[in-house]
Amino acid sequence: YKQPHYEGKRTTMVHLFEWPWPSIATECEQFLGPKGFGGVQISPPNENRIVNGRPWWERYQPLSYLLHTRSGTEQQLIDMITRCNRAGVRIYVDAVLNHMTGGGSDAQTGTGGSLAHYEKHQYPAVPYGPGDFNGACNIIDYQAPQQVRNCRLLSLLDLNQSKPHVRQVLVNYMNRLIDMGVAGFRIDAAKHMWPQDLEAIYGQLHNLNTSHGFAPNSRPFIFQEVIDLGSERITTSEYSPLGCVTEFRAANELGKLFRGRNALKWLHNWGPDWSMLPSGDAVVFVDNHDNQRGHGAGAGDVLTHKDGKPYETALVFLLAHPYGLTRVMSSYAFNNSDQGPPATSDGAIVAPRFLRNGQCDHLVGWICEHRWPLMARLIELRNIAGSSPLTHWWSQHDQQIAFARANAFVAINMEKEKELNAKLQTGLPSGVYCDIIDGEKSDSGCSGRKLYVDAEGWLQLQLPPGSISSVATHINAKL
Ligand code: QV4
Ligand code: CA
Repeated sequence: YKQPHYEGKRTTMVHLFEWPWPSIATECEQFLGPKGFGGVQISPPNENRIVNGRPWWERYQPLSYLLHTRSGTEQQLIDMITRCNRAGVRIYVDAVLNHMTGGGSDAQTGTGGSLAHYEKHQYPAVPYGPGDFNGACNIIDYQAPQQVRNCRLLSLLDLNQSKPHVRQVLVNYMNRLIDMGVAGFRIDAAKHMWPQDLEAIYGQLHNLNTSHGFAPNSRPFIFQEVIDLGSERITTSEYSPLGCVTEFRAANELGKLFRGRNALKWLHNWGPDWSMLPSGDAVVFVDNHDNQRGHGAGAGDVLTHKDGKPYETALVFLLAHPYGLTRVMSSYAFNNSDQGPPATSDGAIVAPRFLRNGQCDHLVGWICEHRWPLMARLIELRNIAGSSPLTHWWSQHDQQIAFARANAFVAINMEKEKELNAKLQTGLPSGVYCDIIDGEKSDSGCSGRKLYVDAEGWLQLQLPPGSISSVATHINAKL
C-alpha cells in the first residue's frame, strides 16, 4: 500500500484541487506526462451536497457514491483516468469515508440530483439509514481518541465503519474506481476512523487494473490524512503500518525555516530526526488545500503561492531533498477561505486556460503552481536524483546550506548580511552547468546562470545576501 506505482522514474504528484476531469485529462497529455509528473490527486469524485454559495468544501460532504460532481460525470472521470494512465500519469482519488453531509439544513440535494435527510440520517441513494451512523456527539476534545473517532467532525454525520454494510459500501465504491484504473487513494480524515476498520477496508480492495499498465498483484497506493503535530493522543504511527501518512510536521517546519524563523543549518538531519515518519511512510508537501487557507490544524506558519521567494525556495528544498514522497499543490486564487473554484453564475467550474507562455491565465482565477517553469525543472531534478542518498552536506553561518544527490546539486543563501562565497563539492562530473532556478538549458545555451564545476567536482560559488538566493543544477542541465 506504500507504492505509488509511478511510471518509470517519476517521483511526484500534484494536487489539481477542484479541476474539472476533462481539463485534467488534457493536462496529463500536454503537460504532466511530458514534464515527468508521476500522478494527480483529484478532488472527491463522488456526489456531494450542494451548499449555498458553492464553497470548495461542499465536496467533503458526501451525499452518495454516484460519480457525479462539479468536476464532471462518470463518463468524463473514466475518460480522464484512461487518458492520464496512457500519458504515464497516475490518478489518486480523495476518498471521504469518515462521514456524510453536515448540518445546517435537513432536506439536502446532491450534485447528482440525489436527496438526503440529515435529521433522519437518510441517504437513500446509497442507501444508508440511521443504523449506519455513530451517535449524536460532536468532536470537542482532540485528546479523547474515542470521541475523535466516534463523534462528528464539524457536525458531519459520522459513519460507523465497523458495520458490515458500511464497510461493503465503501469497499464497493473504492473497487469501482480501482477497476476504472486509479492507482490509489488519499484517505480523508483518517484520524477520525479506527485503524482496524481501515485495515479491514484496505484488505478487501482489488488489485490495480493490469489493463491500465499496472503490474499484476499491485496493491492500491494508500496515503492517509492524519494531522499530527505532536500534541495529540492520536499519532501518525497508528496509521503508518497500514499505508503512507501525510506528514504535516514537514509543512509546518518548512514554513518556519523559509520564513527565517529557524536556521537552515539544522536541516542537516531533515527526516525522522525531526520527529517525522520514516521516509517511505511520509507524504510531504509545502502546503495543502486546507492549510493554505487556514483550515485544519497547524496552518500558522505554512507558506503558499502568495509568499513568493520563500515558498519557491521551500519547494527547492522539498523536491531536492530525498526525504518523503513529494506532493505539490496547484491552486486557484481566493479572497476568503470558503470561496470555491472559478465558476459561472450557475455554478459550473470554469476550466483553466493557458497563455502563450504556458502559464495559467490568472484572469480566469487558476494559479497553477505546477506550471511554473521552476516547478517543472525541480520535478526533473527530483526524477534524476531518484532514490539516491544525500551527499556532501555543507553549511556555514545559520542560513547557508548546500548538498548533492546523485547527478544533482543545490545551494541556498538566506543570510541577511553575509555573502555565500565558498568552494563546494557538487559530486558532479566536470563541466559547465546551467542553473535551473532562474533559467534553463536550451538549444541556444543557458538562459540562467552558468556554473563551472572543475575536474574534481568543486564549484566556486557566490550567492549574495539579502533576499533568498539559490542555485540548483543536475546532469541534464550540463551544457
Ligand atoms: C459548521 C459548524 C458546526 C455546525 C454546522 C452546521 O462548525 O458546529 O453544526 O456548521 O451549522 C464545513 C464548514 C463548517 C460546517 C461544516 C458542516 O466549514 O463550518 O460546520 O461544513 O456543514 C473541509 C473544510 C471544512 C468543512 C468540511 C465539510 O475544511 O471547513 O466544514 O470540509 O464541508 C481536522 C481533521 C482533518 C480535516 C480538518 C479540516 O482532523 O481531517 O480538520 N481535514 C480533512 C479535509 C478537509 C475537510 C475534511 C477533512 C472533512 O482535508 O478539507 O474539511 O471532510 O484537522
Ligand atoms: Ca468517525
